[in-house]
Parts: sequence; C-alpha cells; structure tokens
Amino acid sequence: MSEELLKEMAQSIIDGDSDLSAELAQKAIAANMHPLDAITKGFVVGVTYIGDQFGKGEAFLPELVMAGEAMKTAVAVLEPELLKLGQAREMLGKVVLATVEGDIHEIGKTLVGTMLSASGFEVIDLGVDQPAEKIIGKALEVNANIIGMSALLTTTMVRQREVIEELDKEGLRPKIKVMVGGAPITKDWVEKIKADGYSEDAIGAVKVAKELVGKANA
Ligand code: B1M
Repeated sequence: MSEELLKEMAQSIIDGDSDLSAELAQKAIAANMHPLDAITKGFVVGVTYIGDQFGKGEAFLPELVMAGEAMKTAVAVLEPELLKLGQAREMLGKVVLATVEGDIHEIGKTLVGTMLSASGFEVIDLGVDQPAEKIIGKALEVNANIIGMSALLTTTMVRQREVIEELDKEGLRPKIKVMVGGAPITKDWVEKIKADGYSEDAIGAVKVAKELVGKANA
C-alpha cells in the first residue's frame, strides 16, 4: 500500500479539496488498494485531524464543511468498489438505517450502510435528521430485522434512547433489534439505553448485525 498516496488522501481532506479527493480515490482503485483501507487509513485520517482542530478552536466551520464535502466525494467514488466486494451473497436481513433527529452527520452512517449492503443485508437508508416515528414507521413498513442509528453529537445521542423507549412501549422488541454507533457512543451508553448492539466502526457493524440476525458465521 502506498504510504505516499494515503498521506495525499488525508491532506486532500484537510485542504477541503473535493476534486483532488475524488482523483485520489480513483488512483487508489487503479492501484488496487482495498477501498476500505483508502477510507480508513487515508481519508478518515484527514477528517479526524480537522475535527480535532475544530474541537480545539484551531479550525472553523467552513473548513469542517469543506472537509466533510471532500470526504463525502471520496467515499462516493469508492462506494461501488466496496459494494463489488460483496456481490452475490445470501440475503441476511433488512436494516433500516438513519442518523437521528437533529443530526446531519452522514459519512459514517453511509459507510456503515455500504458495508452492510456489501455483506448481504438489504439496507433502507433514510438519511440524516430522522425523527423516531419515521424510523420506527419505516421499520414496520418493511418488516425490518434491525434498526441502525448513528449519532455524532453528544446532544443528539439521546435520540437513540427515545427510539428504543418507543419500541419497548409498543412491544416491538425483541422482534426488531437496535444497533447504534457514532463517535460519542460508548459501551456504557449502549448498556444504559439497552441497545442490542453497537460498533465503533463499519466492519464491526457488519459483525454485530450478523450476530443480531443469528447469522454470525455467514
Ligand atoms: Co461535525 N462535529 N458538526 N460536522 N464533525 C463532530 C462530530 C465533532 C466531534 C467535531 C469536534 O468538535 N471535534 C463535534 C461534536 C462535538 C460533540 O457533540 N461533543 C461536531 C460539531 C460540534 C458540529 C456542529 C455543531 C458544528 C457547528 O455548527 N458549530 C455541526 C452540527 C450539525 C448537526 O448535525 N446538527 C456540525 C456539522 C458538521 C458538518 C456538516 C460540517 C460535517 C458533516 C458533513 C456530512 O456528514 N455530510 C461535520 C464533520 C465532517 C465532522 C467530523 C470532523 C467528522 C465526522 C466524520 O464524517 N467522520 C467530526 C469529528 C470526528 O468525528 N472526529 C465532527 C468520518 C466517519 C467515517 O466517521 O462518522 O465517526 P464516523 O463513523 C464511524 C463510526 O463512528 C461508526 O462507523 C463509522 C465508520 O467507521 N459509526 C457507526 C457511525 N455510525 C454508526 C452506526 C452504527 C455502527 C457504527 O450502527 C448503526
């Protein structure tokens, strides 16, 4: 794997350069780099750096927005490659996926959705800023096995609990399992809200989802 290419990928995100991040994603495909390596060892390094700088007050909202756009562009170029990895698999179950209400962070959620699709799940991705009733309504409509919820803000993670409480109130669990994730989500939080599963990253999310549908070895 080219260390130089990975560094350029991270830098393209830090610079918020969507044209370059797309070009480097294409370069990675041409070089036969694993698409998930390109994302996690290249582009994510850049977006994490900008996020840290933003947290310290050393980068500002426009830089965060541009880094987010460059990241989205790169992941979109790599998405078809990720999906190819899992072609012709047994259907493992249905997942309704969303970023919770009040939260517009979509990159990690989309990546989780892509990896689940590539691994044999049918994924209904509702997008970002989704209220509990929409998430639960869609899960009932499509007869989902799993509801997956992403939250990136400490102020929005509470929405995950609201959905779980509503499901419990309606007696919809354990039929519908709940998986949660996102940067601020910890094991303690998962236990507190009684979610069925949680993962720190997209690969782990696939493993957890398989366990939740009783197909850990698929
Ligand atoms: Co925002 N943002 N942001 N942001 N942003 C964070 C989250 C922050 C930590 C940055 C910081 O201050 N250091 C901070 C939150 C602080 C907190 O809550 N304590 C923050 C803030 C404050 C904000 C705003 C409030 C800023 C403002 O307006 N003043 C605002 C909020 C908007 C809103 O949602 N209402 C905001 C806005 C934005 C942008 C729109 C500019 C942009 C998002 C663009 C987009 O998504 N289209 C953005 C970005 C890019 C970030 C950071 C830098 C990067 C997030 C990202 O895409 N990471 C982020 C800092 C950080 O996280 N280090 C930050 C890459 C992605 C692959 O990882 O999303 O973690 P991640 O997903 C991972 C895992 O978490 C896991 O797997 C994924 C793949 O490995 N995972 C799951 C995620 N979901 C899962 C679900 C699962 C399982 C696993 O099961 C269902």
